[in-house]
Amino acid sequence: MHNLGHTRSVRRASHFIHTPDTFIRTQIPGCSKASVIVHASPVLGANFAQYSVEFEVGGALGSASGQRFFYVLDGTITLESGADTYTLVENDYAYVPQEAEHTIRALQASRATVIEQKYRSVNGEGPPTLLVGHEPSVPAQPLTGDNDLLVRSLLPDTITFDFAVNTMSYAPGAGLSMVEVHVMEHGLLMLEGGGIYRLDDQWYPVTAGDFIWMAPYCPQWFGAIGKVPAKYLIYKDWNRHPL
Ligand code: UGY
Ligand code: MN
Repeated sequence: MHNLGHTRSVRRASHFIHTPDTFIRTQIPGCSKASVIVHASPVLGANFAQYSVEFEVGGALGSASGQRFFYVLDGTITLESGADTYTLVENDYAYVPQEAEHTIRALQASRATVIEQKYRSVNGEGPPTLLVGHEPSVPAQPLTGDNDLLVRSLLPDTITFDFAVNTMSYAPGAGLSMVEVHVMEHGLLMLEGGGIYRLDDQWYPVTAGDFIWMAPYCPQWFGAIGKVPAKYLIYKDWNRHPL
């Protein structure tokens, strides 16, 4: 049954909602036994790339274009770098510095989301070193006063990092306390639940599996709707002078 030309995907100058019904699988160089869905890239207007990868058993990613953040959505994936091998499962993540030789290979059918961005050094410092983590083990901080909205910062907030990746977990009915307007741009993947996203002057229903790009200064607000918590993974450029 076709969908009569309807979709929740929408592209505006200041934002883009990419819903799974519109995903087109493609390949990027070095990728084998894996399909890639590119959500954000410079041709969209973004200063970073974000794509999701669907691996077959033994599937692999090629080298990164810049620094790479890698988050496992499901399955089992190995990351090899130098003498070290890490086995990553659901909600594990890795940061790989620019130009670090590494191999990412799936041990079973797996899915991951990947963020890549050219590294901008400050005073000749950096790049940061490779790190791996497990999202549920990262301490959660309330965004404002109460525990209805919890933030986990997956990367250290130090000047060597030029971007941040956080998860934000909303209790049912919780929402951002204000409409945010800021210089940072966002790449956002809904991990669980859903709600209403205000982007610019529009309100959109969003749910797990959706991707959202927000341009710098895009007015933004989210409220969780439904009986289950809502949670998203969110990228922002960070810690750098605007010029
Ligand atoms: O970190 C952020 O800017 C975050 N609070 N934005 C958002 O959730 N849309
Ligand atoms: Mn924001």
